[in-house]
Amino acid sequence: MTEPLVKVSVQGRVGILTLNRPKALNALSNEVIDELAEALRAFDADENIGAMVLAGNERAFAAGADIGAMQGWSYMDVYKQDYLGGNWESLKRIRKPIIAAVSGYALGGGCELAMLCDIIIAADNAKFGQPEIKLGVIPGFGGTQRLPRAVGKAKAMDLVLTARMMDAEEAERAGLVSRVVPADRVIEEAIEAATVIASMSLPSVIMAKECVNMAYESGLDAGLMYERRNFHALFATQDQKEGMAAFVEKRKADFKHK
Ligand code: DAK
Repeated sequence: MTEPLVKVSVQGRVGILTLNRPKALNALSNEVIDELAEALRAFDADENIGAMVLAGNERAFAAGADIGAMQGWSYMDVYKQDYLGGNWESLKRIRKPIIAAVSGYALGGGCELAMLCDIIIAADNAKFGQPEIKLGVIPGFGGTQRLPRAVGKAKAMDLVLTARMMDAEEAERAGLVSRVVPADRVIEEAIEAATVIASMSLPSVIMAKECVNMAYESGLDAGLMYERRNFHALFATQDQKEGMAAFVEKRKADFKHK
């Protein structure tokens, strides 16, 4: 039996996905992305899952798109397969939150994959970068768009144009990363955060994610209206009644995710 390129497990209401191509530092081939997309979609559709964690290994979250596979491709090869579209692009349509637990290298497509997740928790040995310029190309999976939104133009230009790597401390200071933890704690910390998220009412979690993402895609007035309408909509859920009753009755809410 061949090993899966993405290992999948479940802890409580948390789905855990682990990239499993260690010899190539988890380089993201189309096959890895196909397996990842399929596993994420399965968790997204599973009523018993409330949040997901995506991890690599201690040495690398992912060292980028697969350079060996790309090396010989022509313009027509990448254009016709819409390289970095398809299943790559489908990852942004996952509705439940995904926490990236990043240890080691998150470079090129690996950094872009982490940024596509909703929260990045970094190990203190993590290194982020967009070194594609050294290969004679540019980021092609969101690096020139999501990185400036996360860290501002100056630092994004610095990383994209010089190919230098940013360590975990700098990434946290710059706003790319929400927490930095010791390397041996990163998976646990991500699972703990995902467990907290998964204990909340799923409809409000999904709407909260959509609303925060809307902040990137709309002007302030449109975003505020989108937020208010979603806030209104949550008054149609059983979980809003339960959450507020639990607060008034000084007990823990028992959400049914509807
Ligand atoms: N792809 C394939 N294999 C990789 C890889 C990658 N991205 N990164 C590492 N590997 C492989 C190495 O070839 C090596 O394999 P063996 O020689 O053992 O068979 C193994 O992983 C271990 O790597 P190293 O021996 O190099 O390990 P070191 O500790 O010395 O160095 C490193 C670690 C992460 C600094 C180094 O491996 C490295 O620089 N890796 C490449 C990082 C990188 O450049 N990433 C960006 C990839 S390009 C597009 C637009 C853009 C893109 C694509 C398309 N279009 C618009 C269509 C580009 C996207 C990218 O992500």
